[in-house]
Amino acid sequence: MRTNRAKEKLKKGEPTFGTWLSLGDLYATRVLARLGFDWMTLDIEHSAIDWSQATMIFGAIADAGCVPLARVPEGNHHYIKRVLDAGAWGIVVPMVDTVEQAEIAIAAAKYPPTGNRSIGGGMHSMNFGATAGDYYLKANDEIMVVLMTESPRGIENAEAIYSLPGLDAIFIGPNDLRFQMRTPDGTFPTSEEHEAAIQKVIEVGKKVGTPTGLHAMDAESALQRVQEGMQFMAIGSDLRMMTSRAQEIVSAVAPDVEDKDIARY
Ligand code: 3PY
Ligand code: MG
Repeated sequence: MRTNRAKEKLKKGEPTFGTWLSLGDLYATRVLARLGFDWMTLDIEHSAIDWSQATMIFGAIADAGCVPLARVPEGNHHYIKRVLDAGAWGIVVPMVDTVEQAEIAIAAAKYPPTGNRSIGGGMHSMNFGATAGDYYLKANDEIMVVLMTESPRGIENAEAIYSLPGLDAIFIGPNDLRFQMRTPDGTFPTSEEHEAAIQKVIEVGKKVGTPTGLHAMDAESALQRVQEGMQFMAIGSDLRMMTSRAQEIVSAVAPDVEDKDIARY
């Protein structure tokens, strides 16, 4: 059975760099998966991607020698079981605010006796180059569990959440964090307040020994976060790479056309 190199790197304290798949296009994914990212996360939380398309994409990433991850819409047993059975090598779970939510997600990603993942499916083992029997015995060691901190509540509970066994990394969604920090009158946090919240996550991660990471817009800011101690760095997305480069080209030939700001990630 193949080993999950992204998970190994995190354990060794090394940084990993990946990107987000928002388009979920098979051709684009096959190309990107060959370029050297440590992992690629298919965004099933915010994109219109169906199960069979997701399954093909996980297979394409794994066959290209990269690590396929899935961001599920929610950290429940149903979604986690389906993406893992469809062949993802790990999950990214949004909006984890409480220990209870974290425990449900971790348990769903692990076969008994560690968790409660149900036995079944055949795509998962194929993506690891293993028999189903081998996969059932070794998957708990290879599947990666990444939980997202995206709110002040998640930060309040950070130490208890980040200390849970079975967790491989914490990932900050900076956009949701910013919106969740708005006061009742709609005021956004200052950039200093937002940054202080990010630093708190890094601090707690270091304290309990859990790798942290964040969704960065470009390589420079990802490398800066690695200097600060982060290890699970997402840079942009397939959609953002396409639109930002296209926008640059349009701006060069038609400088009066305004930036359409279509894709953040
Ligand atoms: C956010 O910024 O909220 C994200 O979820 C990025 O992945
Ligand atoms: Mg988010």
